[in-house]
Amino acid sequence: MTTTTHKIWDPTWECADRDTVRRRQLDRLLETIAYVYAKVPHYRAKMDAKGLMPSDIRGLDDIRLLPYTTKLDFHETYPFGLFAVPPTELTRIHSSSGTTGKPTVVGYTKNDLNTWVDLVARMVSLAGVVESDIAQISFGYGMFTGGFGLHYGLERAGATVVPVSSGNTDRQFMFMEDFQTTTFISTPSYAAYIGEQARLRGLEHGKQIHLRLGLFGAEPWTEGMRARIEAELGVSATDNYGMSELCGPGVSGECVIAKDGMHIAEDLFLWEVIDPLTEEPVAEGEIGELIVTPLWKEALPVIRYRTRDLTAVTTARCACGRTSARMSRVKGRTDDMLIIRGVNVFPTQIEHVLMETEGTSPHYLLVVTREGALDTLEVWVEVSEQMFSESFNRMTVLRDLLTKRIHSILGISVKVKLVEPQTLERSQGKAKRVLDKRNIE
Ligand code: DLL
Repeated sequence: MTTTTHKIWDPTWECADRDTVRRRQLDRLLETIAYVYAKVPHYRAKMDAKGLMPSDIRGLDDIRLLPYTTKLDFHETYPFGLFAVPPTELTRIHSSSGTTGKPTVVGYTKNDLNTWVDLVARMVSLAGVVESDIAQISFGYGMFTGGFGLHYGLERAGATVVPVSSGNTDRQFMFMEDFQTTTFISTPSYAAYIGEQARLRGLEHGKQIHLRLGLFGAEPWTEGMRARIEAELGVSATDNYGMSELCGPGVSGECVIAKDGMHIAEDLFLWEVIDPLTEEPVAEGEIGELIVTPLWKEALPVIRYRTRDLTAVTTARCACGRTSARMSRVKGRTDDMLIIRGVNVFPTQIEHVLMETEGTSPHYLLVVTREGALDTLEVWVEVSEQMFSESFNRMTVLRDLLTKRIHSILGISVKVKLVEPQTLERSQGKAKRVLDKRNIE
């Protein structure tokens, strides 16, 4: 496969008109499909079974003729069955943590790594990182793509990288103060914890804390959560998205100028949004499942990956001037959706209400139980220290208000349980927001 041209900041792609973008994407798609058909027996067999040849794909919409790739394809071909090159030609291997069984294995050639680094460099530049920034990475290093992905991208963007990795909050603060860290990189839930700890430890902006930017991703979060983190850490916070099967972080990210959706790197990824049930495309701007086909990968050229992530994509020009398509915050994963008494519930819907209501903290847990035949959802949320020192009466008012607001959004009643500050478990990586006791009791 010929190496694609890519740059950290490439106005010929990022500001091109939509027709030009689509024309160029088609060239890369055709090349990708021919490559996959020739190199990956698993895809060739799937296409043969449908009677499809690469030459049947002539326009971007013809991509719908091709089969999807799901996590099951990775599991069935574990570890290297979807790869287009032998393992000896790989420069690096990562994996995503499966909840059960074997993890999903992903790999990169030298060229793949080079492109991925550019992608992340582009994303951090969008988020406002410049050469004078000191960037502290609190994502885990290891098989997770977050630590290493951000690491090399930030280096390429010219920042000074502090690879602290996740956890050890004392050390996070020590380096943050001693190195005068300007940019903090983690999951939003860990950032919320760091913000809380900074407040409890009496650390002050301009004295011990010098942060100006926060780059957060790898899990769903809400606008309300952004506002809380920005206020506590004194940063301008942006959202960024990616997944191991597509490369890791770098698929899309918000620009710090507009913070109005995550710009998709369309020179390297072709996106579709479908109704997850009917599998029909949804109208632009409507929420559906994101399907992504990378247009550049040598080692693991995945076709139509079903991300399970729910988002809406717009191609309207951003206030920053870019014309690249933007995806909205991820509402949740289709496989993380709770069904409570027949109603679909995403943790972000509840987080939205909690963060809009004064007196709560950003630390919460959804506990699902079954009483008889009836599913019950309890929302456990820590109250703020200030609220905790208030009268019992004020707490009752808060609990009733939350119950009412959640009911008006979800249409079902939940039990709200206000808990003491700092009693729920904190996460250092991706937060676990749901405790589903229905299958374990
Ligand atoms: O989480 C890659 C990543 C690392 C992205 C660091 C951003 C920053 P996985 O572990 O394979 O890869 O998990 C991918 O995480 O399908 C989403 O469900 C979720 N996710 C990732 N970014 C976001 C985000 C990395 N900004 C899965 N908002 C994806 C919501 C996200 N969910």
